[in-house]
Amino acid sequence: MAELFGKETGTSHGRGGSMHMFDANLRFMGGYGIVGGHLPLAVGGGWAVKYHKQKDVVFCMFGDGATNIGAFHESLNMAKVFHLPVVWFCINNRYGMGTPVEAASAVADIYKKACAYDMESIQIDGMDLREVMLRTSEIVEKTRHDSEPRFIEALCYRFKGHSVVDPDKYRSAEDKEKFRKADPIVAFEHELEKSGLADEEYFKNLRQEIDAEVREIIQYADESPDPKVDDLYKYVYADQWENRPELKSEPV
Ligand SMILES: Cc1ncc(C[n+]2csc(CCOP(=O)(O)OP(=O)(O)O)c2C)c(N)n1
Ligand SMILES: [Mg+2]
Repeated sequence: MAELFGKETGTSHGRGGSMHMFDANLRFMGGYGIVGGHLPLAVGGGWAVKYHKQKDVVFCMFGDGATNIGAFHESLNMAKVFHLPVVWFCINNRYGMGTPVEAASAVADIYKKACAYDMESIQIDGMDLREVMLRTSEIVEKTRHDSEPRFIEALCYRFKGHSVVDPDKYRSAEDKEKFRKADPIVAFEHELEKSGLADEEYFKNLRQEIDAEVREIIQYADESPDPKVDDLYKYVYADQWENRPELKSEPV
């Protein structure tokens, strides 16, 4: 939240905002403003894992829109050629901004694109929480075991427009309503209720707890300091600040 608010306490010290969150300690290798720009970085991550003979897997998530850019194809190709432990996870919510998948992609079943790179590739119901968890962990473990890249396409739907400036006029009210009803979070709540593992009271309390936590987080972000103007050029290069103090910026 502090990063979203552009505060010094954010994961990228407020320099990244919503487009460039990054936290190496959490092994979260970042979100990127260029659609699909992180796919080649995932190849680099996979290469590092292999080079260091680790048993890690790089898990790379992207939207349907990213599968139409050149870097997508280069990345899948290299991951396969070098047998890198990368799981490609495509969130196909059927639209890239306001453009339907069929209007932007020659192949609407996106999982088929990975077949061109001789990769195991599956299409799953992204609206089914358990299917996503079970099938994804299965694929991740396979990749951990044999260091071969694999591909998952999760079919889902975006409940709101692409962003706050999207008037969302390109989808029918019926479609929106149909998918709303299939909200995976609500469906899973019902499943837990039916199986007797949780009841209405449990969810009510849980919601209250989460609301309180989010409010606290927002307050923390609100009260956090802004980055200092003197630090304008800090973090531009990895070793700049520590080793080259002469590059410190003058106050603007
Ligand atoms: C290389 C590049 N081209 C265009 C854009 C503008 N842009 C931002 S998001 C987006 C749509 C991406 O589609 P998808 O990944 O399916 O995201 P969704 O709309 O479903 O959130 C586009 C075209 C961009 N950020 N980078
Ligand atoms: Mg999309």
